[in-house]
Amino acid sequence: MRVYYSPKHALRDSKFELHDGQIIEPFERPSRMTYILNELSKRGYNDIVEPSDQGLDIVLKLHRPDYIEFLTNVYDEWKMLDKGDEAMTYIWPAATMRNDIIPRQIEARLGYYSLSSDTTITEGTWAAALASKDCAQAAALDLAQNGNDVFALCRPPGHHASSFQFGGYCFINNAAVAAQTLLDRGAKRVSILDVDFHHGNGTQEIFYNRSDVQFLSLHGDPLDCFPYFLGYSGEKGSGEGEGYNHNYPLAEGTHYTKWAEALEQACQEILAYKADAIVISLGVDTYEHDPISAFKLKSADFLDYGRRLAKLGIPTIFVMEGGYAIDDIGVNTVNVLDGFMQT
Ligand code: OKP
Ligand code: ZN
Repeated sequence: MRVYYSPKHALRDSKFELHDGQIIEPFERPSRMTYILNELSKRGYNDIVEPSDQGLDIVLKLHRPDYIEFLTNVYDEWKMLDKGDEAMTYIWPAATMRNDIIPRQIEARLGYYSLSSDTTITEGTWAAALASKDCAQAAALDLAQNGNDVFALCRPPGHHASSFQFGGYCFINNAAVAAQTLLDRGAKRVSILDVDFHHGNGTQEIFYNRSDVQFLSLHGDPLDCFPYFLGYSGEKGSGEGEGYNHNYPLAEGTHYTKWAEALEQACQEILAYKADAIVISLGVDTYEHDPISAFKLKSADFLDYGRRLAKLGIPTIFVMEGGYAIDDIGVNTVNVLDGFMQT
């Protein structure tokens, strides 16, 4: 299986994250990629390609132009104002205030264009986010042209990024970029299956009223788990998109047997939809030792569900999302790919 990867991910290197009322080293750190690359090489995945610049055409079909312009310029604006090294905010358009105003002040705009305080913007963040998106887009082009299953080793991740908000370590929705690329290259229907521990709120929002992309997500129950304000089972899609959104919220502490039952239901929906291609939002933070998540999957379980996904018999792109148990992130990620390839 070919891997798309860019060393430019390392330009995203934030020094802090707000977590449990403290300032800590971010969970989403560059060394995550080192562990995955080591394991890929150990198991003979040597076809690793750096994508070229894929431009912004596809991105602008998914994200609002003012959001992309904001992300392009925000760090330079921030630096001109002599603030700290990393841009972050303290205020959001709360439900009791107006959300139809885009103020001039920079923290206010950071609040307008974001959904959480866990994601600062550093000097190289936008360059890294663009390179990450290029991995997903080049992988999708490869699949469209050659029919090969591919792995887009994206960092930063993307599934929390909505049409106009960043957060949850995400800026551009890489899985959405992959799906849109496939559609633009002739696919009629694409399923995005999100197996990251966290609900893919951004992906859901982007495609909520469309029927050409089916979105399915298995995740920690948002009553208890980030991103809290989306990902409930009653969210089915709207308008044209009604019936094309499927959420499978699962209790904290869920073991593989229960998780695999939900996966099976999602697989049946994908088959019924007759998807031409599948994008897997591959987060391995469902792992039992993940520091910020609460499912109980063991390393061998990743192999098992890789095999299940292969049985669908549909061309597949894996897009890297989360996974923060860094010592084991390589083994768990490559287990999914190995299980998939064995079948
Ligand atoms: C990104 B992905 C605050 C932590 C908030 C949220 C987790 C983002 C996960 N204590 N961070 O889905 O793996
Ligand atoms: Zn996650």
